[in-house]
Amino acid sequence: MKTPARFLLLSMLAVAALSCTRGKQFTPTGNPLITDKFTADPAPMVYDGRLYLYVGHDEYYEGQDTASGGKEFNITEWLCYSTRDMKTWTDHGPVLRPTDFKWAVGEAWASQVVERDGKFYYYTTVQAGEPYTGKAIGVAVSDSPTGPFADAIGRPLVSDDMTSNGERGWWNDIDPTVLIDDDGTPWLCWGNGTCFLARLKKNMTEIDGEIMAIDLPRYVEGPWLHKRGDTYYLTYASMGDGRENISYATASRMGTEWEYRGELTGMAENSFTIHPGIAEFGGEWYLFYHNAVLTTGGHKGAIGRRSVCVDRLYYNPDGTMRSVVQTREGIK
Ligand code: FUB
Repeated sequence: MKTPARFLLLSMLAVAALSCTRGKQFTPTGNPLITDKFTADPAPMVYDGRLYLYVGHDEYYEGQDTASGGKEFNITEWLCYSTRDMKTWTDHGPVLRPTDFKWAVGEAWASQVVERDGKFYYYTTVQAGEPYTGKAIGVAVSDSPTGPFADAIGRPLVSDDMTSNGERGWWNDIDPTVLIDDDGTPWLCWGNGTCFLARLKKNMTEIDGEIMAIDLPRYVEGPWLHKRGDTYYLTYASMGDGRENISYATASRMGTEWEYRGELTGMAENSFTIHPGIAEFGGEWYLFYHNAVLTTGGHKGAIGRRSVCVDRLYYNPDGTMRSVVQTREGIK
């Protein structure tokens, strides 16, 4: 390669590497992981030696403490953090907003980002505007894990008219999780009240075939799909003693047949919701979740003022997951 061309290539690689690590650095002292903001619905993604963590930014608003029915949440942006060693983290700031979807009318809920062929797909929950109604699932795409992300299809990937409403009505199409199986098939799972499952086309932006429903004990929301060896895991927020805890089921193939395996965690401290995000990174497994123990900006933790935490996740020899104890120490 001629010298100017080599210089140009090296400069481009340096800029790309920099854009993945640029941001304020911080070293958490335990749980919660992020202490300068309220954060919720953690979604880890491992790519190229870094763990990226996408979260919703829970924001305080006047009247929040007396609101109900989902209005307690005020999330107008999704944030990205990353780490190479689970000790020092980089704050990449906001990477996507519901206003980036022209058909949405604000309000962001839970998400997950997955990589395919060097592109990063951001599956997320937004409040849809006309002609759609209710909560919907959008998909945004970027060439970088830290964005900028842009709406990939200009309309919802899942809108309210595509699923039966069940008991949760307008907010049953929330909380997407995506698993790309070893044969390359991407699967999308989501839902509040009903756990929906569908194949995606390999372009990652279209549903492929029928939308199925999975029957899971005390299922509420927040599904998270992962695979370890030949076993598929479907971890979700279930109804505990008046508040959510985390349960999970396993399967030997993707589909609607899952074996319930019990509770993975108890309820989160001070929080009605809890939301799992699972990743293997550097040979260890981690469970991300949120509680509401943080006080920041003069506001105490509450239903819509949550804080993301992480603890180690261990498996038994038979492949079942050991109960995770939610600690204040976090990762040492
Ligand atoms: O953050 C808003 C909603 O709360 C999420 O979509 C649910 O999973 C619950 O954590």
